Amino acid sequence: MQDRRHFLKAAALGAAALSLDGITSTPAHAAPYVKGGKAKPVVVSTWDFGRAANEAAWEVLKKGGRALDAVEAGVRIPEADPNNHTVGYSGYPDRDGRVTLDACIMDELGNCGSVAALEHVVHAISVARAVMEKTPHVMLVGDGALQFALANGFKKENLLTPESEKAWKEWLKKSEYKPIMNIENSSYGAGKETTFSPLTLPGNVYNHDTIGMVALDADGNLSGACTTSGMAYKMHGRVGDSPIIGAGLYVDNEVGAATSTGVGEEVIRVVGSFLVVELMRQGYSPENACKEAVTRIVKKNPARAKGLQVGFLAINKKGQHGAYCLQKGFNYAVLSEKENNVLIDGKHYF
Ligand code: SD4
Repeated sequence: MQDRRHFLKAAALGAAALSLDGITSTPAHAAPYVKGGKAKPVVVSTWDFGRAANEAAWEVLKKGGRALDAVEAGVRIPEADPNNHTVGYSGYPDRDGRVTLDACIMDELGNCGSVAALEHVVHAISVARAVMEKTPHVMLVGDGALQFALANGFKKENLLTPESEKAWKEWLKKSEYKPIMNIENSSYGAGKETTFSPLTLPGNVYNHDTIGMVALDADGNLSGACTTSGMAYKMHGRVGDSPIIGAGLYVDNEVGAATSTGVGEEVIRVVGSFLVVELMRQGYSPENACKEAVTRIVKKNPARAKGLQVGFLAINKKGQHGAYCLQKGFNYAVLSEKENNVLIDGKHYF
């Protein structure tokens, strides 16, 4: 207990070296950041709400900033958006009415940080980054993640908005856990009420969606971030792919970076984002790597795969990007000097 308090206090102070169980470690951020050659920055992110996130990331990238800072700044936008019910503040709760967030972040040096089942803190991605930079660990979950966040100055807030609470109460009437494909691709972001509004279609809501973002900066370095409130009305304690390094996100600065969205259990089964990056290492284009990962999901259980959505999104070291998904309807947003935050439809398996 004494050690633990000492650790939290030290973490809060951003101490350079911490002693846990006799192991002395140096925080990841102590590693030097090497400035490389000239590259053309690019940022890509999942779904149409990725556009607003890309804008924020681009503010960093266009000034020659680090991809890590760009992806964190980018995904903080949907995290704070009260109209986005699948990421951060106002996320749909689990079946017990608790909003629990999953997020992870990874940089060009292979450093990574993650939180799972984090409650009461809007910017789960920044807590994940603090785990990466201020602790000797990669992942903190539940109460431990919250305790760490509060010790590091994050504000405790109620994330369940009246709208999300109303949707949950409607869902409780049937209590049927049923992810609906491509609800993500509704008119979210267009400023209108969607056909799939949680208020008009109880149960069949907009109930999975994640922002995954990967970026290449002007120094030729890659980073990525992934954050979500997970599947709506999930069991309390359920963790998806999004905070799991290798599943929801993976970055290898020699090769490329990948992220995922959709039903996390399927992505975890194939260690999806790691698989996509390894396929790019073997020479696959980003799109073909994503396609092969989707195909692996189908091969494991075609009948199951038919009824759900998973999408992968990747970039390689050259800044080329691509995506692939199970079902029609997944799209991603691209922002670079050449691509003006365009929305691209992912090709699909079925
Ligand atoms: C999860 N992958 O918790 C997330 C949800 C998601 O599109 O991405 N939905 O499984």
